[in-house]
Amino acid sequence: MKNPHVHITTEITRALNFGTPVVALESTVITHGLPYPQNLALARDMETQIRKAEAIPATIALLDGKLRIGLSDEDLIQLSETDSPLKVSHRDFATAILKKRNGGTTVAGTMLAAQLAGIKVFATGGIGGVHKESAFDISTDLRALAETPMIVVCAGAKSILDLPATLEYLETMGVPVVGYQTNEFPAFYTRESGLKVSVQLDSAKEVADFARTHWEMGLQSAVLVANPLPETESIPQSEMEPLIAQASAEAMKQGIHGQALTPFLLSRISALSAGKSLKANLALLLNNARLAAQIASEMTEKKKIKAL
Ligand code: PSU
Ligand code: MN
Repeated sequence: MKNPHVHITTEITRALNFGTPVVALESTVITHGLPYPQNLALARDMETQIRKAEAIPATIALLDGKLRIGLSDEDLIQLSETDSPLKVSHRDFATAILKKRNGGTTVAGTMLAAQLAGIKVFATGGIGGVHKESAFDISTDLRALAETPMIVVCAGAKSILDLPATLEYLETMGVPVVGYQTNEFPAFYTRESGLKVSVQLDSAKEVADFARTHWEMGLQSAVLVANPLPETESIPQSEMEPLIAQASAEAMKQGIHGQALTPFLLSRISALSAGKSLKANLALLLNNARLAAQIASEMTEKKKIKAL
């Protein structure tokens, strides 16, 4: 059934029909995660990385109240230059659609859109989780991971979050957390967190086989792949922790909460680290795009063989 609020590009529709690998990309990183013009450059670079790996990028966002799956370069420019764009998670779709707004989709928002389009692999930077400041501030990302059968590639989650609580929640919801070539859950800027993943897998093929097996058991949850950022970019925990603590304290003092909290913490940490965290952020996003493209290609391999 055609959804009147959704537009999918012809390129992506064709790719999905022919079993060409497709990778979904979120856009809150463009609208709320990175400053201009790095956000635009990053959006373009992620698409390029995916095309280099012979997959089709599907950047997802809202433009003029339409949920767009696949953006042109003009669309990316428009999105990255939008004044006060919306941050669109599950509860915000109807607002964005009816008010004809531009907005970036969060991990949860992007998973909903990718599911509507039939895309199985998604690359992001870091997922939302349980916040330290308030145990009730639990990202919709976690619910989306519980409910959406999709492979989500991330670099773990930032320690602005309560990482043990976030992992407990994922365990409760039946979401496997795959460490890619590691048995430790990475903490975004840092390769280590001291916390264990539920399973270590070492190749894109292993991840694809794992996800197929997970879903063959009738489960509807996502497979979360935690891909540590490259060693050369990793910032020691001891260096990041004071900056994160300071940003969190400032947020508490200024009464920042709800949807505004994550963007506030991200921009404060970037400022406090004098751009070092931004460099790591860009590197890990590209690293995740590459791995997601490899996994997407392994996911379609079977389809190709069947079609012969
Ligand atoms: N974590 C990051 N960078 C981000 C986000 C989270 O390190 O850009 C964004 C993602 O789009 C994520 C969203 O889905 O923030 C979570 O927001 P909230 O906690 O309000 O659900
Ligand atoms: Mn929240």
